[in-house]
Amino acid sequence: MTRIAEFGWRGKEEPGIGRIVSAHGDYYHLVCNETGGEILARKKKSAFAKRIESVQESGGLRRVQRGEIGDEVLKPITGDFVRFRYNAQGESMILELLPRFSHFERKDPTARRKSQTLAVNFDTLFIMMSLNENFSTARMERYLDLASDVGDAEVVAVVTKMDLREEGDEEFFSALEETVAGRARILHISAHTGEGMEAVMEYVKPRRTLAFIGSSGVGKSTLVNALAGDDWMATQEIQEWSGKGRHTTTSRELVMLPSGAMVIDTPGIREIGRLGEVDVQMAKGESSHRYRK
Ligand SMILES: Nc1nc2c(ncn2[C@@H]2O[C@H](COP(=O)(O)OP(=O)(O)OP(=O)(O)O)[C@@H](O)[C@H]2O)c(=O)[nH]1
Ligand SMILES: [Mg+2]
Repeated sequence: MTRIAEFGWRGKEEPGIGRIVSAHGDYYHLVCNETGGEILARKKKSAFAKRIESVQESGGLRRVQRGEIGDEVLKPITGDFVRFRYNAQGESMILELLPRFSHFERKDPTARRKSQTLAVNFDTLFIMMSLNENFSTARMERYLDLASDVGDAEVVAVVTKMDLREEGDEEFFSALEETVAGRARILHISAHTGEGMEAVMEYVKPRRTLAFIGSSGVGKSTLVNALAGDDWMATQEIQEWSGKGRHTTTSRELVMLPSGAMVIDTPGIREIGRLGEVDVQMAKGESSHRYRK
């Protein structure tokens, strides 16, 4: 099996196909079959710039921006498969973004940008919510709405930190079940006690990608650590500490697990604005990256 296939590529095997494991501005860390299995490549500006094109209309030719005719210029992000040109002497270039089989994006009613893509090319989307002040069926409802057109992927609602469960929480669980009804499977887990981990493992399969989304602090990275084992944990030591005195993820990262499955860990979505509005902001920035072969 080739390396790119191990990283989930199911298309035709050709030279110059890579998967983005982390993004650093215009530079992307790719895994690929060439050059020892990984390269750093830059996005070719002209390939990802808005272009003016002419479209035929009843009144003649009209010049439009590509975005206007529904062909948005998409930026590659972590998890994407891309076509690149290797350059042994200089910079390798990403020439093309390959079609995504799944994607999760937030629609932003306030910002000028139409939407923000949070994760791509996952087989399973874990929408994570922790069993404490973060618990809100209304928020789950909004996530599920956004996840209604993810593409070829299964959506799973995950209640984390089950070890914090208290008497009377059954009420929350049945409210959640009602909210989710028929739209997703619900898992109840605790990364601390291991509760519910067998159910999680059903999705942890070689060449399959999971994406974790949810508010900051719900336990996304902790679950990645639990799945990755001690090796990965050690690399977390060098991550930035947040002001709150804990690790907080600052950029999307695709992590290869020892089992051969992959996880896209995302920075927590911060919700702002008035009640009922889906107005979320994602923490921006970079993190150190490491993955294992
Ligand atoms: N009690 C309990 N605490 C947990 C559990 N899982 C994670 N935590 C704690 O929750 C805090 C936040 O966990 P993280 O894994 O960093 O959360 P995150 O979702 O990755 O947060 P961001 O990276 O900021 O988006 C840490 O202090 C964890 O120890 C759990 O199962 N039970
Ligand atoms: Mg995190």
